[in-house]
Amino acid sequence: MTVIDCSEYSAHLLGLTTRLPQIPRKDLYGFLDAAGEAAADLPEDLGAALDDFNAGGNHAGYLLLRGLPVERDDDLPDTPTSTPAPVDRPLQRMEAMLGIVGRRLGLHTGYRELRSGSVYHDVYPSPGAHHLSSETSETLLEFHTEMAYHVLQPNYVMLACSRADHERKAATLVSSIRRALPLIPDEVRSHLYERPMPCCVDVAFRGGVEDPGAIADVRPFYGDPQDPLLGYDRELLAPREPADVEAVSVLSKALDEVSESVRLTPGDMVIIDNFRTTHARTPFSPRWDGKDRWLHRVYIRTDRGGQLSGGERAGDVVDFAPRR
Ligand SMILES: O=C(O)CCC(=O)C(=O)O
Ligand SMILES: [Fe+2]
Repeated sequence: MTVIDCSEYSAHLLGLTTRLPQIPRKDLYGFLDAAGEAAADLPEDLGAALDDFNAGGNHAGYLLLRGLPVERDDDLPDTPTSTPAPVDRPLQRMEAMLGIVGRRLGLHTGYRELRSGSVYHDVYPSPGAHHLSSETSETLLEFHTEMAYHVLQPNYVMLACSRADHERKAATLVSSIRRALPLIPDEVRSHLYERPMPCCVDVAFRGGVEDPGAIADVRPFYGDPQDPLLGYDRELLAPREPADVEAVSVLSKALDEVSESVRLTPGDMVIIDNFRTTHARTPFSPRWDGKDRWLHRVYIRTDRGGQLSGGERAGDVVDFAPRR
């Protein structure tokens, strides 16, 4: 199952949100603890679907929850134009949903160097954004696995929508390695498997240096060779050997062929399996009128893939260490 209509759970979900502290950033640990308790009381079917996805993933590499409770547009504040959000910003419904659903899956994680280590990110267009930034709009945000170069790479990227773009044009693209694998010849698969390739890092992790180059190594395929995990970034992965370049280009084409498109609308949440997919976002046109596209983003770590070593809490902020 890939899409779950949650509209029938509205009253139940709204009931859960009333149990959460209403100023989440004042004590984020406390907020996420409360969200963890609420997560145990999710509607049974929804909870079971999330647990299934968490245990083994799915073919599409994402789960889309639709029809979650969200404010009427008039009741939302203007779309933000700066980050991080003020500490006293009241809880929004989609943030509450990310808290509860995220806690069902694992632990919310902040990344020290990224957006001041905040755990909840607003994703909104910004004029003159760097081309690798989620704040881009008129340009394609190219395929990337979130922080594929980071030792503590998040298992899930969760995006929840408070506002769509005016023309409802922006699409989040997800390409799943389970869909792409059959299109990749055996010899290319074995070439990509456990083959470290040079990889650059996002601007936040460059330590203020304009271009530190490829400071990480990323293996495009690893894990179970029959059902590999994926590390792929169209902009940052920088293979040098001709055979590596060729193999990555075969992978790249396969990922393009299987890409699925999700147009997020208010009340939607997409949970991206960040170890089995790569994602992108198509261009759209902001109007800078306070009503531009507005997503909320969190990163979740689970004990899959060695992302937790024990003793962590939801809301922890971790330091950068490049994969090698
Ligand atoms: O805006 C989107 O749909 C996705 C942006 C993105 O890749 C992200 O926020 O991680
Ligand atoms: Fe992303």
